[in-house]
Amino acid sequence: MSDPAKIKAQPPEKHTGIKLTHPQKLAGGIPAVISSMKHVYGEVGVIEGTKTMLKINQFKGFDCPGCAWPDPDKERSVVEFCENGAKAVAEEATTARVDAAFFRKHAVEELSRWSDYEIGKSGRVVQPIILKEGSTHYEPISWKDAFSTIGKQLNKLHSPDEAIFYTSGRTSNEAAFLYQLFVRQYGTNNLPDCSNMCHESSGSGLSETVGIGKGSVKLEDFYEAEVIMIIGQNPGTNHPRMLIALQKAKENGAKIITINPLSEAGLIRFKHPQKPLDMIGSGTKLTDLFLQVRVNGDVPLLKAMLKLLLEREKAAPGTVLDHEFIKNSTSGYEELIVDLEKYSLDELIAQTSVSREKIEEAVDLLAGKKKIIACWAMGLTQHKNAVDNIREVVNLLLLKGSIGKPGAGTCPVRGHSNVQGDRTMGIWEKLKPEFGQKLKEVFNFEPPQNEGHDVVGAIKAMAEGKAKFFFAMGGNFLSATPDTELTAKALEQCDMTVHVSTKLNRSHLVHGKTALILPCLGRTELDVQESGKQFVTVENSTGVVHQSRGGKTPASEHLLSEPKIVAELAKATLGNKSSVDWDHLVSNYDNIRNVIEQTIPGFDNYNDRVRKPGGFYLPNGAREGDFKTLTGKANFTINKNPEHKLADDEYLMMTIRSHDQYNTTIYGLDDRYRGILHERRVVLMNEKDIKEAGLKPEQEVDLVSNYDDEKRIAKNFLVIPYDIPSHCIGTYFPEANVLIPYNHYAHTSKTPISKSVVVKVERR
Ligand SMILES: Nc1nc2c(c(=O)[nH]1)N[C@H]1C(S)=C(S)[C@@H](COP(=O)(O)OP(=O)(O)OC[C@H]3O[C@@H](n4cnc5c(=O)[nH]c(N)nc54)[C@H](O)[C@@H]3O)O[C@H]1N2
Ligand SMILES: Nc1nc2c(c(=O)[nH]1)N[C@H]1C(S)=C(S)[C@@H](COP(=O)(O)OP(=O)(O)OC[C@H]3O[C@@H](n4cnc5c(=O)[nH]c(N)nc54)[C@H](O)[C@@H]3O)O[C@H]1N2
Ligand SMILES: [Mo]
Repeated sequence: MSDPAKIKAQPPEKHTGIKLTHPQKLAGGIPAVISSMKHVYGEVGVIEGTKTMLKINQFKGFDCPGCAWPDPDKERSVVEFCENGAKAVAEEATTARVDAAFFRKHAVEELSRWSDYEIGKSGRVVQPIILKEGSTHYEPISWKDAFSTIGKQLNKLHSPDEAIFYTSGRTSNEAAFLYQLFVRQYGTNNLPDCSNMCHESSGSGLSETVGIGKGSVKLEDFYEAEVIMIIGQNPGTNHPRMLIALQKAKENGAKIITINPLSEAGLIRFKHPQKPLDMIGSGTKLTDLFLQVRVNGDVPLLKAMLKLLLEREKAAPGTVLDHEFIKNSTSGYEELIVDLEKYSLDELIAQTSVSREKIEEAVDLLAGKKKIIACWAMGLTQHKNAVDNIREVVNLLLLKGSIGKPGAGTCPVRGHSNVQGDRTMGIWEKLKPEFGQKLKEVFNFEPPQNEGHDVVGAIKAMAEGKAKFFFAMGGNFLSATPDTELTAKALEQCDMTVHVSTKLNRSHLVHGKTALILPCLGRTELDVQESGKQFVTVENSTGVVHQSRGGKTPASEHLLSEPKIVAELAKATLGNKSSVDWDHLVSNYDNIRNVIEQTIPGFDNYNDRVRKPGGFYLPNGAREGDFKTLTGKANFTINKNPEHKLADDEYLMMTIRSHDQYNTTIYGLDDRYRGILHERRVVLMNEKDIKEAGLKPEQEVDLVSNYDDEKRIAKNFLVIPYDIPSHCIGTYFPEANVLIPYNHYAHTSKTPISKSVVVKVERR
């Protein structure tokens, strides 16, 4: 039997041989092309690789699994992908295979000692496998036995609330809808998802203030905007196609303000890797003004900007604020003004690490403009006051009347390619009453009403033995969540853990008493059901629902699609207790779309409209200036400053992505743009801080956090001098997740504090 004490929940501590170059000031260009080709040709081969790449984001192709950035509504170039997309596709379309022989050869315990990079590179899982209770190796199991084993286990639980059903964000609308329907028919709302760790804070902040938890802008708005603010986001690495939109915005005269503790390469200068003229020139300068804010210094910075905007308005009434909009469309303006008066500008500025001159420059750019877009990502959403961050951004947009009109609005840039669609389909631990009522009407059953577990709640429930069964539709729960060692114990206490996955990851190795892996088709692959070839649908960051059609021969004949897996699981678990004809639904995905249309608003004529090139937009009140909030107006909010009392030897740590990873999938070891190559166990630190702490560049250190008198240690990191504000440090996710206490999270959204963990840097 595997000894849980020997299974490694964290990647190995050893170093891989660091090489440092200089941080770069340009994204894209020839290095991006070379890197894309290296990954695709290396994993897939030249001919298949090229064929697959040409189908990315085409009207009749598949939706790129890389990110949720929108595609142009009208014309598309032959190549609508980027380095990130190329790597994501190479990862899925790889020719490497994890088969029965692989599992005979490698015990689970041995695999857990591999690095995340090695585990991922082992290839696609090709048949269902089981780790039987007490066994050391996974072994093949038939699909039929797999479903009945899981169904029996689910039916043995004392209550459906003892089961957890996690979702990552690649799951299609069709699979997600069926999945939540099954879970609710089974009897629980325990539907945590990756969104809980991602843009949940955006959803919480936006719903309250502008009445919809999604962004309001369309891609076209970027081409009309006068100012674009990019806050806490690294698009050069994580949303490279966004740089193309920014380039076009700049050509049309937009100014870009970037707010970030790091000067990220992609935001300085960009060369479009698919434009020959760009390739020979020096690229487009993107950022006009860079505000190097301290980690979690955004609320004071935004407040300082609001105060300065009000000062300018006082000096020249009617030129800065949009009074008509404020009067007709908002609520809470007077309270905001009174609150802002309580703060001293100097004190606010002192909390940002940005100079007054720079802040004035930002206000110069904003004061006379009416069309402002604010983009943001994880730099705002993963703090204790993350929801306040979002609400403060909304305050700024509302003062300027910059929402509900062309060229202006909110743009939380989503991560996973269908994370927004999964929520629209009802993947949420909170069941909205209207949605519950619809489920009841359409499917004739009584959905559970109580709030289910989100990610943090799920970890707690498993750790306390209150949940005993864990099921994941994609993702890598162990490595993506905070508090790695505690989460590992929580999973190991389960009677059964089940993963629907394309590739192997650490969550398969840190397992419950019995564990199963159910291998599924990926985005790129052909999906054939009883009625013939199928396509699925997804929703991007701007609320466009469109098709995704895989064409590649599947990695193995034994793979099932995610909708098929849910249908079979539902039949095996619910039997004739279910009021749903699962076979009918899954035989033709049009049938699933028909019931989605009946259940969820905005999907009228779903099957027709989604067959039009480019798909259709879902309704979005904020986009039209119709704010469906409790007050019926857009709400200004009052937000406190965050408080961090750091001792001299304490730092605020943000955990970020390198240029060579997709969340927990490690594509390679090079963070090319930041000039940190061949090593992931690094801590980016201010040069002066390094000296003051008596440390040296590349010195080996341990990172230690201490919350509620519990010490957590991440061992053996290398100190890297980097241009980062004093007392802020940066590490990579997931290596540093072990330091993040699972029970410290954002108010309202419960998103873990992955971007502001207090740590000490200790010499080894
Ligand atoms: N290649 C690639 N693409 C991806 C992903 C991937 O891992 N790899 N992940 C996908 C997913 S799921 C998501 S959610 C997105 C993530 O996309 P991002 O949010 O861009 O990802 P992070 O690396 O977490 O970067 C956050 C940025 O915020 C900055 N930051 C950190 N703390 C603060 C702060 O307190 N204030 C401010 N203003 N800035 C701060 C960091 O310096 C960094 O530039 O990308 C998606 N796309
Ligand atoms: N410290 C720290 N932690 C973080 C973050 C951070 O910034 N810092 N970011 C958070 C964020 S924004 C997110 S979104 C989460 C991500 O959390 P997850 O979504 O759980 O993690 P991923 O690494 O994206 O999941 C990768 C796995 O998904 C599986 N997979 C890939 N494609 C498919 C598919 O088509 N179908 C199925 N069924 N499986 C597939 C593969 O097995 C792969 O190993 O992590 C969060 N965790
Ligand atoms: Mo995310």
